[in-house]
Amino acid sequence: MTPSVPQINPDRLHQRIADLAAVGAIDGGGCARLALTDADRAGRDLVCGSMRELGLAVSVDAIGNVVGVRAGRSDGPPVMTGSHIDTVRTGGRYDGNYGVLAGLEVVAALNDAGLTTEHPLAVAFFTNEEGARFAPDMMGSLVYTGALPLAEALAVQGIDGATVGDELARIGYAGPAPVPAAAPRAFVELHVEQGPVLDREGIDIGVVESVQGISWTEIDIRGTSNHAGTTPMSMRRDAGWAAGEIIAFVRELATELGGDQVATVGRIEFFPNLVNVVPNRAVLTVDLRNTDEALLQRAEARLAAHLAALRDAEKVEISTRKLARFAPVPFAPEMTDRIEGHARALGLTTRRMPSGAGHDAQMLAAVCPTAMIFVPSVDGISHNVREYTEPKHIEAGAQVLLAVLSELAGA
Ligand code: HGY
Ligand code: MN
Ligand code: MN
Ligand code: MN
Repeated sequence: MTPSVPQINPDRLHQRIADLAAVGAIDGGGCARLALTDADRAGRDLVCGSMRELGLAVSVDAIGNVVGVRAGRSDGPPVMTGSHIDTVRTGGRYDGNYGVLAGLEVVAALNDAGLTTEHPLAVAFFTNEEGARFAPDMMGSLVYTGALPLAEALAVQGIDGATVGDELARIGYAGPAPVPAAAPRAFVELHVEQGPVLDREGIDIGVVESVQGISWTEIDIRGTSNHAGTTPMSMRRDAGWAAGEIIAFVRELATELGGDQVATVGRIEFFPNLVNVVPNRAVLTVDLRNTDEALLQRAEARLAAHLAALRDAEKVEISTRKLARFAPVPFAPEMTDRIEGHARALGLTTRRMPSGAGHDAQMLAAVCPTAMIFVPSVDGISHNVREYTEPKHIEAGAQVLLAVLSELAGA
């Protein structure tokens, strides 16, 4: 049979997205599949089943990354696409999932066309991209590329006390494939923007040139528990008040530094967390990001100085733990040019831009030519069940991915 021109099947792609969104579904149309939970296992089982139905050779590695490979005419490293299928607690249906499922749709389109590419083509999902349960984020792709030792990753204890190693074994995804893995020939990640830029400017495709720097710090404040009614204000060592002061400082810091600086306190816990006890401990996280490494370091230094001053003023103990730290990562110009060229050839509008969110692609960029394709997020909403991308953009992103992968793999 002479091969035909591969075509994305929109209905099939939308159905894959709906089917995966039904796993760990939560009110409002989103999904909650924190890394290595039973819901994550169910999502993994569904996607691995789809990979096998498409004829991919599926392998699972020692940190639970899953790679499905479609044979090429020649052997050698595959051209790879992929992302993640773990989510945050308030996950939308597109974050990560879309890039993996669009990769499967590219395989289906090539299968339908009866086309064999010169090089093998791989679709991957990486373990624990979100880092919400186990830090750091992009854990699976860090181990895959050799940037994080496997033993260190397996020993990480999550916010609920479980370790990565135990949870991987419990859900049956501690696989035999060795890590770090051999580098792919190239890597392309399709992802929703998760920010407002493309939607606001009415642009179809984001050509992602870099990922901004990320700094995650956990701050542990120790004070003295005391009676809320009997303890004079002058006698308090109030860990709760100190935490609140840090939250206010973090917001002021981002406002003062301006530009691309963003700062977030996303997680906080009080102990004993009771209405009538002055907290003796507070644990909170600070997420600082900037496209400029020097400015990110300046923000980190300002935070550290503030904590030292607060410790003395409130007479509390403050210790910190770095949960994640990544410098900004540029993508390969020949890859961004390729994405831009194919998007424009398809009649789509494009815009070059950095990524505000972290992605597995920023880890693959260390080992092979890598770039990302963004599609618009309506109102820039993500990490929220209201995350939404219009069907025409879901399809456009997959078309661009098909064109780029076909060229890279030699269709
Ligand atoms: O935090 C991030 O940017 C990504 O969602 N892990
Ligand atoms: Mn993501
Ligand atoms: Mn995310
Ligand atoms: Mn990502």
